[in-house]
Amino acid sequence: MQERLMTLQGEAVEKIEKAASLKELQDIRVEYLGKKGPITEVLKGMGKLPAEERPKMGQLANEVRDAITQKVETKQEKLEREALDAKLSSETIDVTLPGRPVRKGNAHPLTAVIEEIEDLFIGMGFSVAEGPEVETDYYNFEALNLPKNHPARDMQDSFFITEDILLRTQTSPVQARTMEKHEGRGPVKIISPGKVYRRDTDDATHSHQFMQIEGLYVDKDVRMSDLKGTLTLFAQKLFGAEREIRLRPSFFPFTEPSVEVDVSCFKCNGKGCSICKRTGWIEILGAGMVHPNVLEMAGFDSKEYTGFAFGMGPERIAMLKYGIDDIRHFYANDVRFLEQFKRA
Ligand code: 2U9
Repeated sequence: MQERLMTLQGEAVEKIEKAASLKELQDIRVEYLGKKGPITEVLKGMGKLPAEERPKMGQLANEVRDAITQKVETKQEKLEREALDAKLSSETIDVTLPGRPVRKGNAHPLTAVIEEIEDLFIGMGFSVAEGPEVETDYYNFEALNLPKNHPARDMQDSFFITEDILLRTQTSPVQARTMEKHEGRGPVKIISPGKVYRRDTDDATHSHQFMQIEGLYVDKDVRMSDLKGTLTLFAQKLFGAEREIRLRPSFFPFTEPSVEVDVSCFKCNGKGCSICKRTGWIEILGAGMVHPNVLEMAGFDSKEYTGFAFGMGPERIAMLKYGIDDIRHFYANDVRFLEQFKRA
């Protein structure tokens, strides 16, 4: 029996060594170690041996079985490693092959205009500030010198959520909040881009939801001439180096004095054309010196501090710059429209 076991082990080891595939190896394992295999058979036949030989034979049979198992496992690892190596070398990537073209998207024209305006003001030392779109009556109106029942509130029909909470009608509350955080110490030099909401009937030039960019610069000795210089640079960077601006008196509750700002027509250079309605000027902004009441409410001493503020609608700027005839194009997400604004 001992001899038979040794022969079996020798045979099995030889076959395992020759096995060229995992399948072959699996077959050898079943052949020798399976339930119907010779080792099991030997173990079953132990009953016929004299009692004193059984433990020795049992031990030997187990040793042979363990040796074959060990051999199979080692070979299996080797075959698997070889298979992986073969796969890796057959699948090498040719990095010199041309890549598959990826369709490139582009920024939404409004985003592009807003980012251009942001970059321009960042270049002049402004920071970008943001705030909530759902606002309190206090920050949206009262802190901006628009007390309850003030007639100027009628200029902005609003979406109220409760008596005291509404969708902001302007981004000005962001400036009011930022000023408060400065606790009466300047400078505050920010622009606040964002979405605003007004109760309005949508048409080619009106939308109930649109974007605004407002700017605020509060410090000691800020003057109207600083406002004019800043806005001249803005107009020239956006519409061309030859542009001039013109200030016309106006009214806003949060600024005094207040002005409307026109830029000389970029189409006809001020001669008069259909874009500027034959006037040579195009209105692009509202602005003014921050009202002392607004400074005081936000914690600034209006005898020590002054400031200028301005506000614009990026949709209007983009419509003028790109000759877009309907504000609704910005919100319809028609790719035929959006794809026309790929930046170089
Ligand atoms: C604070 C103080 C003053 C912001 C200003 C305007 C003038 C203005 C409109 C232009 C077109 C809004 O987008 S639009 O409808 N805005 O004319 N906005 S001054 O003045 C401020 C803001 C905040 C604390």
